[in-house]
Amino acid sequence: MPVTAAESAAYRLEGYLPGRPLLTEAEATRYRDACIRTCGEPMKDGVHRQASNRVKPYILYPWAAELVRNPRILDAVEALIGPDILTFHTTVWFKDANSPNFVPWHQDATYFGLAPFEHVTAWVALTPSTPENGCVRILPRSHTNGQRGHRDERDQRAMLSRGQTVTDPIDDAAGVDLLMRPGDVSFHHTLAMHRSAPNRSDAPRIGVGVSYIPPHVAHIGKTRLSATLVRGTDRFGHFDPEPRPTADADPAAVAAHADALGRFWVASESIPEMAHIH
Ligand SMILES: O=C(O)CCC(=O)C(=O)O
Repeated sequence: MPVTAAESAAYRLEGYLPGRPLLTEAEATRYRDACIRTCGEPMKDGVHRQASNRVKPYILYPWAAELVRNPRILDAVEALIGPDILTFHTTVWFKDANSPNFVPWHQDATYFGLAPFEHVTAWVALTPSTPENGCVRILPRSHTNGQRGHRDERDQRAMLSRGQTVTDPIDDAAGVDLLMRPGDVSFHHTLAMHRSAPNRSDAPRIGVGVSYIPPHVAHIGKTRLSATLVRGTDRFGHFDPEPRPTADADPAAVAAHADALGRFWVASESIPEMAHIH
């Protein structure tokens, strides 16, 4: 289901595209099972709220490396940001059955420090995603007002690395729930405000948020970060390349992942330009 010119225009206007079936049911089931096997148990480092195996898993696990290179997802991303594409980041959003964890209203740009603001997140549903189990809720056109201020949310149930929350008052009723079936993929702009509620169902809700950027986008902080070219050519070299794993968490993959994540944590916590929003 290709993204049409009218849909690209709608993405630019609204800041998101609702879910569309880009993976088959069989693919979604295979990825879901692999995701539960490798990321079902969170690996916490005692410092960061997010489990390390759920961040940039495409450096650790072949299933995730394959997913971020899925040609149907990349065709859609190409329609939104052009033919040269890097995977900059990925988060497995794993909400356990009956979990109180939630994601506060935020803009992804807040913790990435990338310029210009061209990054798009593909959110891949590996289970159904509904209001009951805490689907993503997005605020249409909220990407048109630049980077907004955020404060840290102390509530440990907030699933973002520092629980970043938009300080602007938000009209929650203006939000749109992104209802997804397994294999559906939605897209949101890096400045689009979104949140998600606790999972009040008896089954896990699993989605994978894959961040894609064109290679002219650069990180604004001092730390040199890594990214993976998944389509086209990188003529800019703003990021160090990341190796592709050959087996689940093989030693080379574990080392590369630790290196990439270490740099990402430093950068996302210390970008001077972001001081006012952290
Ligand atoms: O999956 C969720 O609940 C939150 C997703 C999200 O914040 C994102 O993909 O940027």
